[in-house]
Amino acid sequence: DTWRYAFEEALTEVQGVYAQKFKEEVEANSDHEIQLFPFGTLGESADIMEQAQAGILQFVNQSPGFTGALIPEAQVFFVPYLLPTDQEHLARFYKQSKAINEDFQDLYANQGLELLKMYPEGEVAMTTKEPVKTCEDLNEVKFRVMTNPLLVESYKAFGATPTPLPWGEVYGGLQTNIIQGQENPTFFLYSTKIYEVTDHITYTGHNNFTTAIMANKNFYDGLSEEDQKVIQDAAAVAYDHIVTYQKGLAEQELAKIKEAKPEMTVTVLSEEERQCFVDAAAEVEAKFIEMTGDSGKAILEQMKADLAATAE
Ligand code: 6CS
Repeated sequence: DTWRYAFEEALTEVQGVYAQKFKEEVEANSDHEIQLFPFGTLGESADIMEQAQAGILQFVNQSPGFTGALIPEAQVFFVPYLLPTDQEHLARFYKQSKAINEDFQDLYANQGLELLKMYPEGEVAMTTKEPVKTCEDLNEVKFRVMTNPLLVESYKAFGATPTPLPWGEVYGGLQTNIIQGQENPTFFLYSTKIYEVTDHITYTGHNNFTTAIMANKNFYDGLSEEDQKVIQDAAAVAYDHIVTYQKGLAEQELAKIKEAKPEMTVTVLSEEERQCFVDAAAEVEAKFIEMTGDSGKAILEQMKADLAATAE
């Protein structure tokens, strides 16, 4: 059989590197083939999710930034400062977390999706047209966010005017000044040339970009145990691969941005400067509970416990 697998990035970006490793493993260990569909070949993130739910695609990589519209609890990844920025801690967390490997599995299953892995893509940085030193600098800034209600709340609490948009509209939106800021991991700022249409990079430490790879559940449930094992093993090998691949990646890609555009400013906010973002987190967390009730509260608590358990 040929299995179709779509993702939200280019082949050479993090999701693409994960997908290529997954494909290589599945093809080496079974007689199935995997056809990869990078960003832009089948539409936006929301489109590939629809296709995966309809069974037109067997695999889809979608970030909670978009899945939050479908599975409200997945918005938990946008509570500021919940996730650490330390990559080794994160690598242990996604691998061992009960919230991810059990609780979220059930929530995705309710939407016809077999969650295979969640994995990190790096600390997110804001890129803007004007410098950002504190929340006040975001006043009146139309800041693009993924289409996720809690992320909208987050940027409201940060003092900006959040503007949810699919990825395909971001470069043009910045170019035409419809928006004046956006956030993404460093590698993505370089690979998508976002530095061409913004002038300042700011690290507030408020989040790490989380993404998820899943299968259509009917398809997955219909497979032999042997094929299911091939898929689980491939997802695990690709996970370790993507963690190793990302070591030093942000620093490397930041150097490339500076080379391409020497006048780009790069600011890491001090503890004092980031205080207003930290303060906003409590408000966003309360919003999350308001939106998701007991089920969201339980998953948030489980995540906090899992983060503490994997801290060292
Ligand atoms: O901001 C976004 O929409 C995109 N960011 C990343 C890092 N991956 C895919 C996603 O569509």
